[in-house]
Amino acid sequence: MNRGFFISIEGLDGAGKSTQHALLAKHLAENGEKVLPLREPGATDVGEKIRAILKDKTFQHPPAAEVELLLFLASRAQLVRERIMPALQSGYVVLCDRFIDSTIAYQCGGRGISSKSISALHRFASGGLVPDLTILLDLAPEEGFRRINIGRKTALDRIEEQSMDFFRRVHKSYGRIAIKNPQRVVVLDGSLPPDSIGEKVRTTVCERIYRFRNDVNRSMRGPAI
Ligand code: Z5A
Repeated sequence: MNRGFFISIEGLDGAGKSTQHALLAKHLAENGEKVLPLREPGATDVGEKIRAILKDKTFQHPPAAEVELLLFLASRAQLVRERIMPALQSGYVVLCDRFIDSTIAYQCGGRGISSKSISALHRFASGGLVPDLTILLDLAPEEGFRRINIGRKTALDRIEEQSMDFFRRVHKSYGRIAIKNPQRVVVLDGSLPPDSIGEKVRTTVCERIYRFRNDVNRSMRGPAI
């Protein structure tokens, strides 16, 4: 079986996810991998429409926290079925800018919805899909905000408009996720220059893919006689 590899990139706004996502996709493609770069919410027709609703701040009554959660998960349910699962079954390295950990960090850490409810709903929405590897770019919320405000031409969207306290809670929640999932989540210092983060990301990803494929091959060969 040609099983692909699923990577998510996580972190606060401005942590450098999009930058590293693009660098890594380019590197993997140049090294002969079939790569599928995606983002959440979005990356399908349905998901991009949901993304616009989530970011819209013109509602007289903004979506309740529960509605916001269900919208993120609706976008994910479509993305998993339409793009991620078919790509993994065809041997792609799927590279997703945000996935389940964003939901735990923002909707549980930030909004206060129970992690038990989120996990149960994520299982329903995604069939329980969890990345093989997560790169968490760690950056202080104040620095993330400073970065995204440099040269900003558009207004803050509905989620970006949350208080600094909200983003501090999200940041703490990411820290707890890393502690609970030491095998899957690799934390990198997001305050380093992009090139040096890029090098660490590449080393981590290549080593993990190599190990993963070795394990798959070994399990296909069966036990040594
Ligand atoms: N969300 C949620 O609540 N629940 C969920 O389940 C999911 C998402 C899936 C999506 O926003 C929003 O949805 C997000 C979480 C929520 N909330 N907010 N607010 P998005 O997709 O529009 O935006 P984002 O994911 O937060 O991306 P971003 O703001 O663009 O940040 P980034 O991708 O991490 O950073 P970047 O674009 O690579 O870099 C930002 C700037 O910093 C840029 O000028 C870079 O040139 C610069 N940069 C990048 N790296 C560096 C380094 N290393 N040093 C210095 N400067 C750098």
